[in-house]
Amino acid sequence: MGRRKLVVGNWKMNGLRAQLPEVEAIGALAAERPVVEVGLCLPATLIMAASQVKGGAFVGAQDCHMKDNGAHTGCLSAAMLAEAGASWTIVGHSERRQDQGETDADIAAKALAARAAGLKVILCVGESLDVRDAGGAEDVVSAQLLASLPEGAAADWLAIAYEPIWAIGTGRIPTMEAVEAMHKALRAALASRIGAGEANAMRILYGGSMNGENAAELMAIEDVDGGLVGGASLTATKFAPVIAAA
Ligand code: G2H
Repeated sequence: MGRRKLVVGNWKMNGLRAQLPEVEAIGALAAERPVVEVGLCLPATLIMAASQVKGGAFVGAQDCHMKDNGAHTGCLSAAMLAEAGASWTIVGHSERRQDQGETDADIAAKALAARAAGLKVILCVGESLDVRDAGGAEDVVSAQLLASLPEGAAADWLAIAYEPIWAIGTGRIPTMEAVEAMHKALRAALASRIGAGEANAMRILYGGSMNGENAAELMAIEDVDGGLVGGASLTATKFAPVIAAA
């Protein structure tokens, strides 16, 4: 397929300047393994300092506003994040969909705003446990993906992250068969919207309790093109086996 594996740490609301040595150590791990694209989506307060740390990992944000500027107290535009040193941003993480009530339309607009500012984008989708238990999760998440997908979606600036909500930070992951079926379904959904060629080039990451123990098996699945990694990306020691597995 020729898709370069993409392994991205999502530090969520973790990290002070005291953790910059971990950023540097993860950058060194990335530099040792250029076959894999490695990044860290950090709290906005660390982006500028982290982007000045030498190493092979890109620095990204975890969210951006959909507007360029204006009266949005506490928010950050994509251009602000890019100026601080981010080259990627996550949009649509389930924690933001839940905590901030972000809709699919908001997420598509955020992705477009990010692209306009020169950021690459990881767009997150995933089902709740109720949906998983009811069956048909592939249809639900495919519909969520198509509703969140921005105009002009293309593999050179957009990646997808499938993150089952019930697997996030819980230590539980779906069966390998379920991950395989979901990623296959998501690629088919992408193909229906952007064509098979672009869909085949687009990276679809798995996220949700990925760690050094399960990363190799998950990333060996044909349509799994890397990982979005939370808890296991917070230190170089924990992240190293995930990067090595890609
Ligand atoms: C899922 C993931 C990172 P964790 O949210 O996006 O977090 O690996 O801690 O489940």
